[in-house]
Amino acid sequence: MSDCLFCKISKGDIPGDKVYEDDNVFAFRDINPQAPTHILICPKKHMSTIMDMDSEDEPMIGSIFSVANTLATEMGLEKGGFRLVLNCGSGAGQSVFHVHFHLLAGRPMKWPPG
Ligand code: D5M
Repeated sequence: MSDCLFCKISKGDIPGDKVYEDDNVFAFRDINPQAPTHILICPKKHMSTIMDMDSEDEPMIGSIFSVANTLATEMGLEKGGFRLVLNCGSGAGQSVFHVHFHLLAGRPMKWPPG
């Protein structure tokens, strides 16, 4: 989508600190980190929220969990624990309307989230 911030990062039209990329998924460091490690993992396909998903997107969402596993392994996050969060809708705190998971690690996490 031409005016989507994360589509522009995906295509390299604006800078992003990418840590992973394949044909379907990309990941980059959050510009406003909420933990020592804060990475956004996104499908390349533009979807505003997971409510835009259909069954053909299921493998791609599975790939996002595999990427989270790969990054957590590479970055040594498993021992301290990490959180994978998706906000759906402004009421849940979503501010960028391109589906993305937050991978957060490196500090104690509280529950429930605020
Ligand atoms: O999360 C959207 C996240 O996107 C939020 O944590 C800030 C981050 N963000 C916004 N602009 C950028 C750029 N340009 N680079 C990296 N990260 C960015 P949400 O769940 O929608 O609130």
